[in-house]
Amino acid sequence: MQSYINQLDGVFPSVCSLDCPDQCGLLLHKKNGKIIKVEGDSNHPVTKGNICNKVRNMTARIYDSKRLSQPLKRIGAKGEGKFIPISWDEAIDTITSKWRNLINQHGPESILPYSFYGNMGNLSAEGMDRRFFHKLGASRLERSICNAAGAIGYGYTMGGSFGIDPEETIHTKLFILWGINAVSTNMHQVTIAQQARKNGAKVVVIDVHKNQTGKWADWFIPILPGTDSALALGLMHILYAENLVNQPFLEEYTVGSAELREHVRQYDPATVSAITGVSIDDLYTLARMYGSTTPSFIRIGNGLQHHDNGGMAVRTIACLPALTGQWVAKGGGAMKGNSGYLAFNTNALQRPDLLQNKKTRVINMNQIGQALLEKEKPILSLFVYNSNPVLVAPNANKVQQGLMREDLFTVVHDLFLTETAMYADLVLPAASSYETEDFYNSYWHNYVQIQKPVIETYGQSKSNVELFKLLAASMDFKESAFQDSEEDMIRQALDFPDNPYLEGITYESLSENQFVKAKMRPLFSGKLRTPSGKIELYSEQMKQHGYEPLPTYTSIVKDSDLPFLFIPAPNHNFLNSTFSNNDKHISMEKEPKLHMNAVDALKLGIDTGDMVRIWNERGECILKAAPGDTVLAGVLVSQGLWQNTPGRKQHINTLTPDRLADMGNGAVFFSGRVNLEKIL
Ligand SMILES: Nc1nc2c(c(=O)[nH]1)N[C@H]1C(S)=C(S)[C@@H](COP(=O)(O)OP(=O)(O)OC[C@H]3O[C@@H](n4cnc5c(=O)[nH]c(N)nc54)[C@H](O)[C@@H]3O)O[C@H]1N2
Ligand SMILES: Nc1nc2c(c(=O)[nH]1)N[C@H]1C(S)=C(S)[C@@H](COP(=O)(O)OP(=O)(O)OC[C@H]3O[C@@H](n4cnc5c(=O)[nH]c(N)nc54)[C@H](O)[C@@H]3O)O[C@H]1N2
Ligand code: SF4
Ligand SMILES: [Mo]
Repeated sequence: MQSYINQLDGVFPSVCSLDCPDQCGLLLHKKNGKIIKVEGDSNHPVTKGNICNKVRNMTARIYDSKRLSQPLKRIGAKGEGKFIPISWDEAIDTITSKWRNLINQHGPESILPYSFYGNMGNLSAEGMDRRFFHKLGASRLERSICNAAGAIGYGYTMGGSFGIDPEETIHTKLFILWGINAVSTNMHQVTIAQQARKNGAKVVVIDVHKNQTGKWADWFIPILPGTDSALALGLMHILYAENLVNQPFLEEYTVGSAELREHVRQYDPATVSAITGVSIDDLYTLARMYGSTTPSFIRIGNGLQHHDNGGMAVRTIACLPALTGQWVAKGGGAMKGNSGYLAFNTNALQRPDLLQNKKTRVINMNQIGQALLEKEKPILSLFVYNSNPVLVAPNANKVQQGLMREDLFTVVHDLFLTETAMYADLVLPAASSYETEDFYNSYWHNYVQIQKPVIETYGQSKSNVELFKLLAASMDFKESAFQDSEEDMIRQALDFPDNPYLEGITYESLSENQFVKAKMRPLFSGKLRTPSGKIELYSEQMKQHGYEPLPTYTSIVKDSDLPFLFIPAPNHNFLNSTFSNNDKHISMEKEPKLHMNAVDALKLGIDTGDMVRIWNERGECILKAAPGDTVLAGVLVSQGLWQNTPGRKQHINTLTPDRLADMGNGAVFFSGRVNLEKIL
């Protein structure tokens, strides 16, 4: 394996490991064996040397004095934060002895791994860990906190996570950024749109909050939360009524256009305006703009699908480009996520065969609080890595209550003593992505990238791969799968003739070129992966799965009579909860604010800067009010997953519901209601 660890000075290639669509190419500048600067790699074909401020300040995180350097054992109460250092030997022995006992007495399903994409490296996020837990026969985690509803919804229409190549959007004439805060969450899509704008492209943003992205748009359209499918159906109504549809495209590439034409008659502009809060004039203007501009591109965000009806919303919006035949125009179409192109051999990487066909139970990560409080077949050990459930999972008070259980043996592997780690019996220090070998595939641009270790592991920290190998050895797992090196695993994962897009992407080509693009071909050169092979405006498959076969609007659940809908979205300078514990990034973001409509504020006697309490039956928060015109009346928006600080309850997931979305058992962070009052 190539490694740059021994080169103490120089500039070395790297890749951003954060859960961000852009997956930037990086250059790490080293001096005396330490990274002194992180910058963008100008050779990267898409990210071209530009990176966000968060990662430009990454050294403040990698070398943060609060970073964990040795294993810790809890000596205080759960949540109190009192720990003493122990050796790795003791830590591993403690874990596997405990687990052997649990397995003997209660079976392996009493153990639950909890992980997500704190490090997007495929080996780190879904490699040796999966092998280990499959072999152990532990309970399985349904990892549906992020894009599950939308991915399934998009798939019903388009047959999988296949959208247009973002590099082609340089040709786009109309960008619709729909439920995506791209300035903060997909900055290179903004850069490309900015270039297209120089050639006359227009940018429309449809969002519940006029945030940085809305402010940057040519036209910002505010919409009431959870009503996007109604808006899309209203646009279809006008497109059909005014004959702005592309009939030859519909006939050749879609099924169900005639049914859809009939079906959308009910979504007339007056009805849709009343549901969405978008004026009738704006509906006509947008529909006519969309119906008369080619190529147009809809970037479908993650935000709009974090609702009870999120799957159907994405499924519906994904139908729009077909109506005007955008998919055959260069720079035309839509994208929710592009992970389909770079699908690799997950069976080889994760080895589900090690489960030996056992039908172990599956626990939804969005309902981890409830799951930990279940008395029947209780979870007796929780192993957390690559995730921070206390801050990121909904209904956080339940999560904390579950983690307080004295009979629960919790282990957390992380770079920091996160809010979750505070409840752990054992905390294990994790190596950063710059310290380990891994491969990365973007879910937006279509490049695979490789990371070779650039610096020595910090203190006694270990990578996820190393950790699960140690656990496997201590459990006496004999399979060769537990001896594989990082290089072996990358080779196994990329050996996947089933996916022709991966052709030419090998360990060698990655090592030589650092980034290699999927072998792209036109989306319609063959059949789509829907049952009919075409874009399914009408979906028989959905009907079989118990859904309306045609795109349909249903309202989100009214979970209480409280007056406000609450949208706790991500912020600019954190990445989910990552960076929320780094002083540098906290100082960049300053403090959490509550955006509200000035009319609501006036009624409640709230001024800019007043402290307000927001609450519901699940919890409460105290935030600083920011009244204005960035949200509609009845809507509240906060940004970022903040930790509580002394005297300041700002942990917004204490307020969010842990119901599941209409598809994919996804999360519904943005469908909850709250009340609000000024703190006197
Ligand atoms: N800076 C930064 N970048 C990030 C992240 C981060 O935390 N910070 N997180 C990363 C991750 S894991 C993900 S999944 C992506 C998420 O990034 P995005 O895809 O941008 O999704 P969100 O930021 O969750 O929400 C996007 C927008 O949806 C809006 N929204 C909420 N409800 C509705 C609705 O009903 N309709 C409409 N039209 N809009 C609505 C919100 O106001 C928000 O502006 O970003 C990634 N990148
Ligand atoms: N209210 C609200 N809640 C949300 C969202 C929202 O928009 N609003 N967004 C949701 C979404 S889209 C997502 S994707 C989830 C994200 O949820 P998570 O994936 O849990 O994201 P992070 O908060 O970034 O936590 C990742 C943790 O992994 C750790 N980590 C990083 N690298 C490594 C490594 O190599 N090894 C180990 N062991 N640990 C590592 C980091 O230090 C960090 O503590 O949050 C969800 N929660
Ligand atoms: S967080 Fe996103 S924009 Fe920032 S460096 Fe990483 S991939 Fe690039
Ligand atoms: Mo996410």
